[in-house]
Amino acid sequence: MQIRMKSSLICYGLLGALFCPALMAQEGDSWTYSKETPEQHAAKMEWWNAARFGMFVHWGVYSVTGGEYKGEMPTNSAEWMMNKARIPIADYKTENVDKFNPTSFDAKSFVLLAKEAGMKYIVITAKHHDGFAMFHSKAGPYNVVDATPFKRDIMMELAVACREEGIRFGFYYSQCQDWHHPGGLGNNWDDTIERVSFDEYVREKAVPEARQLLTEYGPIAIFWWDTPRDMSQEAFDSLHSVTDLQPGIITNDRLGEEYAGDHKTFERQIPRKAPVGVDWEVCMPISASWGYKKSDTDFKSIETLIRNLVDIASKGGNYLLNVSPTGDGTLLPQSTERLQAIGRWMKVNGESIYETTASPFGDLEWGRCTKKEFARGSTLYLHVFDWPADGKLFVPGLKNKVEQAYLMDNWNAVETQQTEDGVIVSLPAEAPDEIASVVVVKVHGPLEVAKVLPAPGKDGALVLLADMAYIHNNEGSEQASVREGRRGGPSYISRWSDEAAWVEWSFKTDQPGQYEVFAEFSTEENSGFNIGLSGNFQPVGVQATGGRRDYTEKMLCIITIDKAGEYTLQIKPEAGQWNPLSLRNVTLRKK
Ligand code: FHN
Repeated sequence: MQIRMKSSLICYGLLGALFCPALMAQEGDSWTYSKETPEQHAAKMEWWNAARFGMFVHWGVYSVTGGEYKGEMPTNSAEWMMNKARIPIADYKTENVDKFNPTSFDAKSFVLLAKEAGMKYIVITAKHHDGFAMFHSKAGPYNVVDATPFKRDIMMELAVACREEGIRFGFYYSQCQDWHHPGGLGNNWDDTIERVSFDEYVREKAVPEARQLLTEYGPIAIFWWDTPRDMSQEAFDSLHSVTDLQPGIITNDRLGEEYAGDHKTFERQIPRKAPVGVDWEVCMPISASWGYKKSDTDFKSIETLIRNLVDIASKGGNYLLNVSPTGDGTLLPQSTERLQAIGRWMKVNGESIYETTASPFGDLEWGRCTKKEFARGSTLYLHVFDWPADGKLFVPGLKNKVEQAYLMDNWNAVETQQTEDGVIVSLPAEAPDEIASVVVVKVHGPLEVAKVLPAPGKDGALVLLADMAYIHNNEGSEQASVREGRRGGPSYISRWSDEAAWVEWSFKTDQPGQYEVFAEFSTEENSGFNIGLSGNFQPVGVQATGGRRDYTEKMLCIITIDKAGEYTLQIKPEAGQWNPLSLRNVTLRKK
């Protein structure tokens, strides 16, 4: 791994400020800014990791028509209407900009609603891809104060309200796509534009606006870049260095293609497993569209929203839930009632979300777990989605002595029983909360959790997923590693081209007998390998499935398990017969 250290001295005319951004380290092809020590980074992220829950707001002049143009509803999210309907700048001005007058907007009540929902920070679109500034931009008159009948600086009103209410405040800024400025990217339909260079757009608009947002709106906690595109090093440096204006500001990973930022961003999907060694956030619209779209009725249920929050927190991530103010500056009732319902749940159970860290357990059949660790012991928050009919909740692998256990809802104590395989919690017949009931379990000493091996279910089936596998010999290999599925699809062992790499799953069973072994995979060519239990291999060959994304499930072989116990199932390429596989899972089905 080659590291080139490069420091660049950048001087800005307007402020005459001399920024000496940090050293920029290039590791391989990826540029990251090593501006902080790991300790400094952790200290900066402390409030953010404690917050766990924030509000995303997509609001712009597209809300005037709810995404509609000339009686049509363009595809995609409403904030993309100008692009999808190829709306000329002049039309967008007359149909949307000139009519933007959200007189019902009240920043204080908006921020209070976020607080009521239990949200600890707000990130709002200061400028989206349409190039329209929802603040009094000094880079040009294409902004809410100079170009609309509303004439108020929405970002300023929200910044003040957030400060008064103790809510951290941040901006979303579309640094590359700008369908209004002649140098912005993305507008390939309006031929009235006399093009200038992208760097000119960055110099004339993006950097001055970002700097204005970071110097005139008080303490800004987050700068949320979006849709990175290739750009010159000068453009990248000048944009990145502006964030130095707000010490401690948190930025996401979307400034540049290879820019790590302070946290990884997942969009619309929750990863099955948390990314390792990075802070991360899932951003998701409360309905289908980010911006207000009058045809969008696809609101997520309250159950889905609360369980998403719990699921993400149980993996150590943050949930940035998006709302879409309408043309009059208010939220639809569907959004308000969902935020208030989440708030009611958080009022009772917020302790099990805020300041927690990821679950120490593997998959839990009945729900999720978050935790807090202290010098003397730990507090486990068991979020029970599926309340056990028999009143027995099994916590697999927990070895610690339980000191106290009670229901979060009413503090009623519950009994626990230590077993060799974990702890059984005895619960009342009725779940306190039908969406997610929290059982608090306080244990003594450092957490001790035995690794729980997957085992066949009552139906005798055992699904071994890609992200449950251990991959041998894949150090340094781009291939044969577990990848997140596209758009939230199942994870898979990616294009396993390296025939020296091989895979194993450990599992246990108390059901001896014969099992059919199935695999869900894709391969562009026929491929041969060996499969077996703990070294007892048999050769297998599979046919090409038509392409890397053409998955199929095939039975590979039959294995015999003589007695209950722990086993490893191994798949090893056969030299000379192996061709790259993408492998989603292996399933053992008892005959
Ligand atoms: O194109 C944008 C989209 O409009 C929206 O802002 C989302 C939010 O994360 N970001 C981009 C799509 O990834």
